[in-house]
Formats: sequence, structure tokens, C-alpha cells
Amino acid sequence: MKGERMKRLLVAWIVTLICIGPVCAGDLMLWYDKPANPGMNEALPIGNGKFGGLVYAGPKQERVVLNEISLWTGAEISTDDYSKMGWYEMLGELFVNIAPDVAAGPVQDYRRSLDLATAIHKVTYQSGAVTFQREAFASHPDQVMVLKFSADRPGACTGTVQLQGAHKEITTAAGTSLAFTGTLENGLKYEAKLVALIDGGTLQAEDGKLEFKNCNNLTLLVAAGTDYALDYARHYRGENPHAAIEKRLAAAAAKQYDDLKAAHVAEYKSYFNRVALDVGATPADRLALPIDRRKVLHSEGGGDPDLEELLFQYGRYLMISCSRPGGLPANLQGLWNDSNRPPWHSDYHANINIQMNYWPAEPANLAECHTPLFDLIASQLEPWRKATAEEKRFTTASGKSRGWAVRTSHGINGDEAWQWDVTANAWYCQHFWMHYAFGGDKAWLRKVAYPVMKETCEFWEARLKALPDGRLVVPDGWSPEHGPQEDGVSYSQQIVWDLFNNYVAASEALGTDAAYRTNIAALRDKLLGPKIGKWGQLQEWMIDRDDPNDHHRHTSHLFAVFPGNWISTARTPEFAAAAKKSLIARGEAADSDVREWSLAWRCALYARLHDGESAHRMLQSLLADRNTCLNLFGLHPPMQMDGNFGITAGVCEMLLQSHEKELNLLPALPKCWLAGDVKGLRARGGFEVDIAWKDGQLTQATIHSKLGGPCRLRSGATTASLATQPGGSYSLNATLR
Ligand code: FUC
Repeated sequence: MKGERMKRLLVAWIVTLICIGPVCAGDLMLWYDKPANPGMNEALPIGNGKFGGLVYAGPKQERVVLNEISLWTGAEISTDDYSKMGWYEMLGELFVNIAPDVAAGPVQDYRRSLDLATAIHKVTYQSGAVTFQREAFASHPDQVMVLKFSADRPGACTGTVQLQGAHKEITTAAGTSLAFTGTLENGLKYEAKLVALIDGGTLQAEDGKLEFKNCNNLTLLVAAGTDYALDYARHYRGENPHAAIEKRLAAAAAKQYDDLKAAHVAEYKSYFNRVALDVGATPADRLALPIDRRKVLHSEGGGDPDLEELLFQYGRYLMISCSRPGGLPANLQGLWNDSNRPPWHSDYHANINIQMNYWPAEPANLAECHTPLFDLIASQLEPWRKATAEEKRFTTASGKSRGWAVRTSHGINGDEAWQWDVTANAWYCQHFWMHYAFGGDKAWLRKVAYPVMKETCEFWEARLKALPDGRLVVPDGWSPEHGPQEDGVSYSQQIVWDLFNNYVAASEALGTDAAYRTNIAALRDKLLGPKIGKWGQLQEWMIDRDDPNDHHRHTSHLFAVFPGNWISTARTPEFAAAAKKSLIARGEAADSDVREWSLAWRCALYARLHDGESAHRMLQSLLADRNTCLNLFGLHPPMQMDGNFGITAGVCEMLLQSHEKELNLLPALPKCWLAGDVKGLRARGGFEVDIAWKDGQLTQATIHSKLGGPCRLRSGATTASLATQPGGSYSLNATLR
């Protein structure tokens, strides 16, 4: 009896060591001591860019909500009626039910975790004298989701596996596999299949389920796909997914679990490890708490810099997990959705949200993850052009419209709805330009980005309206979700200026279209510029009607500060001061509608205005329960991913800015980040930057130049210039020498 007790204590001690060890050693672990409740606020996400899961991790039942990023309803349409547009659908669910006699024991030392360093979800608990362990990951190299169930006692794994479609599909169980197929109303074909592999024990198909008995461990391989293709000419349909799914599963089943895992971790790390951030050390007693507790404590009183690092890296994790080359971009909920009627259709919202999703892609060193956005836009241009041509308000003097525009919401099948968000075309172009500005790929600029930017300039060239004094305004614009529709709205003016300014730079970089460039530069310079209103604010409209007590969540008239750069503290200090006045007035109060993504945008805005304290306050507020869920997903019920991506971009702006043709090191460092370092942030001009600081002051920086060429540097008032060689690295001290 005593021996048995000792043994249990020893096991508990080992489990505690296994569990607590990584938490203390690192700060990149989301972990919890309770299973996730239903809904999307607690389960932990895994994904390989296209295929994703939300893992709930109950000890009696593993439930995984499955998503495939191209499972969208809808077909070509352009309409005011939002209900007519397509939406993002849930694929299905996977259940692993642990046999009642095994699950009956009291569960001890339960823990579920997601390690951002490896992209592996883990569950451990004890039941009876047995320690159970599960691992789950979504492999990009093998294009399968992999789940392993094991125990420290041979033969202890017994239960059933179910695969259930979200559209009343019939699941077929055969041999060691479960599968379902279906066709949505728009003709999209989809399929999901699971293969089970056991070590010891038995496995058999029964009543549409798989029963596993007395196994040492069980491995599940899951694959899914649709026949969606990013190709309007083929009506967005390509190959039936069946053959590819079979091939992937057969290839994965021929490999050892450890090899699948090692390949997944190595590939994931090739993205994730590019950036490391350290803004301080959290005390060990705080680190020992589960994330839900740390989140509350930090949002209330701070003191957990490791949690801020984790939130920053979570945005990168989510992007690697839901936006990969060849796939579709992150929608409002990234890749994760547990409903067939998701809020806002889980769509692509063009008036801030999808752009915010991609703000971190370039600076946070995930440029490849940006490419799905470009591919989606390219694939929708033809239906958008058609809809633009049919829209009366876009008719030009010549009787025809030019170029394209897009409505506020769109899907992936040439469908768009709600109000026209007319300047979204120009905002989308900013992303094309940023990809070039950071990476410097001229061939890509010439072939992919430039034609889209030029066509968008043509749209705007034909549309601008002259005021009596000759100044040009965007007619009939809207400051998103706020105020009237009228001429000269600041948001519209600023975004069109951004397009023209970037177009001029693009055509210069390519040495092309000199005459057209001169024309666009002249239009840019005639655009009605920012205005300072009666209480010193940056006006949101041409008319000075801003209300200082208006706490609207959008900060559309501050686009010129971030993500644009028409206004800056150095070049236009008066406008920067007015922007700050507006930003402060818009507020951040918990009883206003300022929440989630609004705080992320405010963080980046304060960073651009070199107010590190306020930027940090936004970051800290984002962790409050009204703004983030327990799983740290942005909370715009049920959840929204833009705030996660936006805050990662905000932190980048706090540490490094490059929009002023110079690398500004630590432009908005908050006092509480007393000492720290960041490695691998990217800057415009093809630079990667490592920065270290102490006592709030720069101590060292290393500039890695990918493209060569001159590099101007700034740290506070100190400036320096470097001549760089392609591939060269340059270490600088606190005085930039
Ligand atoms: C914009 C925002 C809302 C919400 C929606 C999905 O319309 O104004 O707050 O984020 O997108």
C-alpha cells in the first residue's frame, strides 16, 4: 500500500516536472488546467495554412472542430444585400471518445497546452494510476493533421473515433478509415478522411465509427480538401480533392509518427524562429500560472512581460498556421470557425479587417504568408471589374468606368456585398507595394503588383473631382461605419494619396511609364490634404464637425499616420500633433465600442506618434477579458483574428519603423520594457534588424542587408548612414557606430 502511494507520488512528481518544466523554461506556451468549453473562446488552434482544427481536449473526449479554408458558399454576385453573399463554412468535427471504464477514474494533473515554439498541442492527465498523453499538430510538409493518443501503461488506450461532417453527411467507416464527402449548393465538392494506426490492441470499423481496444497508442491522420481553385476562368473550380487526399494519407501512413512530427516542427520553425523577442522576465510564480490567470492579472496590473512576448508571437503563430502560399488569406476568423452561419460571414472585410490581418506579414518576417492575399485579389479582379462597370456611380465622363472597386465584404467566389468601400482598392494596393518595399523583388513588382497598382490609379484618375479652388477630392466617400457619405472624407483622401505616392515609387523603381508617373504625381500633389479643426484635431471630414466626445471604434481619419505615412512626427509635426489629439479623444474606455482590433490599431498609431507608453497601454488593454478570449483570440464575439495580427504589427512599430526612408530603432519603447532585445524584424529596403537595449536605451544593433545599398539609421536624435553590401551584416553600438 505504502509502496503504491510512493509510486503514485513519484509519477505525480514526474508529471509535474514534465508539465511545469517548459513553462518555467520558456514563455511561448499557452497552457490551461481545464479542458476548453464549447464555443471558440477556449479551444486551441492548430493549422497548416489550409486545414485547421480547434482542439477542446476533454479528458473523456477529444473534440476537434475541423476547418478547410476554401469551404465557402456563394457565387458571383455584387449586391447591397449582405445576406446574398457567401460565407465561410465549418467542415466537421472529430471525436475521440475514451472508453467509459478508462474515463471513469478521477482525473488529476490535467493540463492542455499549445507550444508556439513547435506548433504542437499537448494534453496530459492522470486517471487511475495511468498517465495519458495526447499530441496534435497540423503538418504543412505532409498536409495532414496528426493526433497521437498514448499512455504510460501498455494497452491502456481504448475508445471510439468518430468523424462527423457539419452538413449531415454520412460518414463511411471502412477498415481503418472514416470518410465523408459532400457538395455545397454552389457546387463546391469537398471531402475529409481519417486513417487510424494502432500500436498493440485491436481496431475495427463499426456503425460508422472506429473502435480501438487495449492499444498502447493510437495515431490518427486526417486530411481534407475541396475542388476550389483561385481561378475565375474556371469558375473557381479545379481538381476533385479525392486523389490528393488519398495520396497524402497513404504517404503519411507510411511514415513513423516521430518523423511526421520532426518534419512538422522543422518546417514550422523555419518561419517561426526568424523573430525572437525579449522585453523582460516574468517572475517564476506568475509564470507557473495558467494563461487564463496570467491574462487577467496582467491586464489588471501588468508585470508579465513574457505574456506580451507570447501575444506578439501568437500573431505570428496564427499567421503561419492559417495563411500559406498557394492557399487563401486569413478571413475574419483566420481559419477557425465552428458554425455554418458565422458572424459577418467570417468574410473578408475590406474597410480595415483583412488589411489589419496582414499588417505584420512583412515586418514580422513572414512575407510568404502575405502572398495568399495577393492571389485572392488577383483571382477576384475580373468579377470586381465587371461589377464596377455595371455600377452607375462609377461611370466616368467617357461613359465607361475604368479599373475596379470592391464592396466592404467579399468572399472567394466573385461575390461581394454591402456598401461599396470605394477606396479599398487603393488600400489593397498598399499591401502589394509593402511586399515589394520590404522584400525588393523587382520581377514580382513588375509582373504582379505594378499592373494592379496602375489599374487602380486609372480608376481614381477618372473619378477625382475638382473643388472650386482646384484641389481634388474623392467624391461620395465614407469614413467607415461612421458619419455621412460625402466628398473629401479624410480616410478616402489619405488612401488615394497613399496609392498615388506608392505608384510613383513603383514606376520609378521599375523605370517605367515616366509620363504617367508625372501625371499621377501631379494628381497626388493636388489632393485636398489633412485639415486641423477647431479643437486642434485632425478632421475626419472636410467639414469641421468632429465631436471631441465621439468615441467611435474606427480611427479611419488617422490612416495617414498608420498604416499610411502622409503624416509623420518628423515631416508634418503639426498634423501629427492633431492626429494625436484625435486619437486621445477617440479614447479607449471599456464602456465604449473601442475593443479588440481598435486597440491594436491604436497601438500602432501611438507607436508611429512615438508615444511608447500609450502604445503599451493598448497592448495591455487588449489582454482584458472584453478584448481577448481565454485562448487569446481577439474577442469581437465570438472571436476575430484581426486584433491578434494587428497587435503583432503594433509591437513591430514600437521597436522599429522604416516608413521614413530610415530605420528608426526603438521609436516607441515603453518604460516597462527596461531592457530587452528583438531579433529578425524586417524593414523596408530589404533589411533585417536585431536590436538590444538596456535602461531604456539602445545598446547594440545589427543590420543584415539582403539587397545591399545605403541604409540610414536613427536612434532618437542620433543618425548615421551605412553603405551595405548584399548579404552583409553590420554591428553598431549605442551611438550607431
Ligand atoms: C468592421 C468593424 C466591426 C467588425 C466587422 C467585422 O465592420 O466595424 O467592428 O470588426 O468589421
